[in-house]
Amino acid sequence: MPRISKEQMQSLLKLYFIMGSNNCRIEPELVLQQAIEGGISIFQFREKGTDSMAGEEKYQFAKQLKSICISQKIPFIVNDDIELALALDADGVHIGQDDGSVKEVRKRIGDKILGVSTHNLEEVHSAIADGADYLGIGPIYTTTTKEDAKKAQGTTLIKELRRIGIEIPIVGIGGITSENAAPVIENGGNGVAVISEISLADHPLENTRRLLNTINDSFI
Ligand code: TZP
Ligand code: MG
Repeated sequence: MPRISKEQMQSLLKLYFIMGSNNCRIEPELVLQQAIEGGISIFQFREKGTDSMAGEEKYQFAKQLKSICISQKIPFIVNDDIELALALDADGVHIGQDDGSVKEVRKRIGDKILGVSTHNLEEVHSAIADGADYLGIGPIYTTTTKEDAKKAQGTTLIKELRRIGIEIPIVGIGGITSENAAPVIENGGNGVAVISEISLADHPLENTRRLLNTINDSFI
């Protein structure tokens, strides 16, 4: 398989759901199923932080979530853990600035999808040169989900990247809800990535549908 095209990547980023076991109040499998039914376009397995799983338990959990995604044709991305992504033959990986060389990861995963978190122009240029398929930019708004999150930056960087003609697919992340998602799209993002807006919702299906409606309306 060749590298994913820009157009395909852009459409996959529309509603990007990220989750690990400690982001959920109910069975993660149920949350994921509802999120898929509600219209997410891609899923990231992100098992980290307090009380997170490791080793065989993490592997089996990831495998379970991957099979839910596969059965419904939702691409399955693994956060940070390249070994796990390769062992599960995931569709891709997402890495941050502290997760090793982007170039090395690109070499290891071949043509799988590669997402990189970036926070400034320098990181953006390097990630693109080193083989990223898309960029995660944030936190857009204040988030309590990521323990070591940087300060919220709004949509300034996304807007600036588009202004100077950078075309790589971009997803905004951090504190995004259906109430505040619109500016991310209006300023040049191809989609939004959320954890708690779906994972902690009383009704994950409803929240997913509401988010998707906001995003669709913002593209027009
Ligand atoms: N990276 C930047 S902010 C964030 C990550 C993983 C957390 C997003 O979670 P939430 O609950 O959507 O704010
Ligand atoms: Mg990371």
